Amino acid sequence: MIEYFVENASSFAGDIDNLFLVITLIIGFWFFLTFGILVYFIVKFRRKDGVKAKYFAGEKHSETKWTHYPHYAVIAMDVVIIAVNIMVWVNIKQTLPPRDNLVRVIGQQWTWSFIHAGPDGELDTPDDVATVNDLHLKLGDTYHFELQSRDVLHNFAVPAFRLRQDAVPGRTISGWFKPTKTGTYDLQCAEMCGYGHGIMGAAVTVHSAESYETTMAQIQNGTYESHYQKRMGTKTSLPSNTSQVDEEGSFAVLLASIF
Ligand SMILES: [Cu+2]
Repeated sequence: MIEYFVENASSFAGDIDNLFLVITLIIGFWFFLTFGILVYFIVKFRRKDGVKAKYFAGEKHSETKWTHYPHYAVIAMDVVIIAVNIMVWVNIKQTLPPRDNLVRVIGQQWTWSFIHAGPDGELDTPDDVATVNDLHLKLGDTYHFELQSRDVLHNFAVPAFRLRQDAVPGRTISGWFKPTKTGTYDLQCAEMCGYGHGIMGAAVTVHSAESYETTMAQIQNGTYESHYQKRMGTKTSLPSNTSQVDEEGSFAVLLASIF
């Protein structure tokens, strides 16, 4: 159901969606049951002429069981949620499947830089391909990422992959994903990181092998047109002439002065 709203484009997206579904169904069941009973009692025991209210201390076993039994059932459901949770967490976060490809992701106020490993599959070699706000991936490759931040906390969040990972200054955080569907997807910083946090987005494009090679060649020979900029149109461009915004200290002026 979630893929109806956000595309499902990584190998583990389905597991995350199923986890959400399990939690929604269990909590939804108790929500509607509790509210149903509440509304039923409100109607059934409403004030009636000539009927006096009764007082129950709620101390007898025949009364307390109505609190205890649902409580046990809720705890049992919690155990189910935690068990499914742990399974998904172990599969995605605790396991690092062998890599086909490698990419370094660097967050900084307020942009994303990517270093693609190039044909040798290793970083920090002369065939690396660097881009800004455009991540290019090959369909079906298992990627390891090295996530870094140059300044403050950021969060590498690709909803279509159901992927989210904080970037912490001074640390290189590893993780993995495997794109399973071609297309261009949003990446949006998901950790409040300053004035420009809202515009700290990027485009993640999953290519067929052929289109990947073409794009990499275009980046290297300078004929490449940023997918991110094409995608955003003029929406995020800064005011071309800041004198149009005469208010000193306004957000737009401040933002433009930083870049
Ligand atoms: Cu941010």
